[in-house]
Order: sequence, then C-alpha cells, then structure tokens
Amino acid sequence: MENPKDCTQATRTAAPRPAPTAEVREAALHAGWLDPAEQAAIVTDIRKVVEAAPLFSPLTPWGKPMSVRMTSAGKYGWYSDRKGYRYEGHHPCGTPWPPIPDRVLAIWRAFVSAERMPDCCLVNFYGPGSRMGLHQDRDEADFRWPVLSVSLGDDARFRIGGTDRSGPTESVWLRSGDVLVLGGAARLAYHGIDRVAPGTSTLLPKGGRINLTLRVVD
Ligand code: MD3
Ligand code: FE
Repeated sequence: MENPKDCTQATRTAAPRPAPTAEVREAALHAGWLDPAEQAAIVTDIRKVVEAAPLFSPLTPWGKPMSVRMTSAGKYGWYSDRKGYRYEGHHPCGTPWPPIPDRVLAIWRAFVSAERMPDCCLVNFYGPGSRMGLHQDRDEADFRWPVLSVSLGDDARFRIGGTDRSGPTESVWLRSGDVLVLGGAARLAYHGIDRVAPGTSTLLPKGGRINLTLRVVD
C-alpha cells in the first residue's frame, strides 16, 4: 500500500490507481492495459497530431540525426539540436503544438492525477532499425511528477537501470497497449530502447512502433 508520508510523487488523488501487472526497477508496468479498439482509436488521434505537427528527426547535440522520428502535442514539445535538449513552445516549422488528445489525457487521469494535466505528449515513431540509447529524462522542472508511457505497434526491448549510467540494467518487452508509469526512484533511472521487433503487431498497417510519453514540464 501507499505510505501517506511518502511525498516522492505529487500524485495524490481520491480515485484508486490500477495495480501494475509487474514492476521493473520501480517502473510500474500495466501490460495490455489498452484493448485493440482503444489502441486503434488512439492511433487515429495521433495521425491527426502528426498532420498538424509533422514528425521530424531531432539532431543530437553532436549533430547526428536521431533514428527515432518525433513530434509532440500539448503546451510544450521536446526538441533537440546542436544547442542541446530542451522543451519548445512551437513545432520547428513555427506552428503551436496541437492539443493532447482527450483519450490520451484519460490514461493520465487514471494512473497519475486529475488535478494536474501533462504539458507535453511526446510522440516517438520507431521505423526499421530505430533505437534509443540509454539516457535520463531530466529536462522537466519537478521530478515528483511521474512520466507515463503508452506503447503502440511492434514490440520493443526496453532497458532500465538506476541513476548511475554504468550500473546494472534489466530488460523487458513493451507490447502494444502496455502502459508504463515511471515515478519515484524510476523517474531518474537511465533507460532506452535497444530494438523493435518488426512484424509483431498489426496495429500500424506499415509496421513500426509509436511510443507516447506524457510529462509535466514546468
Ligand atoms: C524511465 N522513450 O521519450 S518509454 C523518451 O519507448 C523515452 O520511446 C522510450 O525514453 C520509448 O524519453 C521509452 C518509457 C520511459 C519513458 C520515460 C522514462 C521510461 C522512462 C522516464 C524516466 C525513466
Ligand atoms: Fe526517456
């Protein structure tokens, strides 16, 4: 049960949170949380986001394009170029980011809070060979808020360690419809995606994987 004195997560709500199906280094995995119809409806919502704010390949601070294509919805979008990683109020083409779809916000309400909505829904698209190296998410102002991740499409090998880059890691497959909540000690854990397994889901007609991450930014 939750310890009422534990203030590591600013997530107090009256409604009970769903219990995870597994915990991986304090990350709460809710495997198969979204049924196929709900997954398909979210993909339709994300297509509209991508029409308003097209996917792009951010440059790393070293000037190399990332293999994952990205866009965002919400007040802020995640962005990177030679100047570094940061949140921006506009898409690189100058338009504001579209709103976060209601269906996606409903997942946040169920797992995190109805009092504070996320400022950013980062949309990551993994095509053939895309991967994401081990990193921490630390561009947000308040780490008491968890990050919530939704996996759609092909299976991905997710790796998570601790707050020390060279420490031990554990790996788990993330599948379409899985929800992962990264709070508490997991919030600043190193993590990444080693690979995506092509042809493991029929959700996206051309294959690939979409990951949504919901974050409170400021
Ligand atoms: C653990 N995305 O966008 S989601 C990212 O599948 C990112 O696209 C991966 O890492 C993806 O930054 C992993 C799971 C995840 C998201 C945020 C975390 C794990 C996390 C934040 C802290 C610790
Ligand atoms: Fe991350």
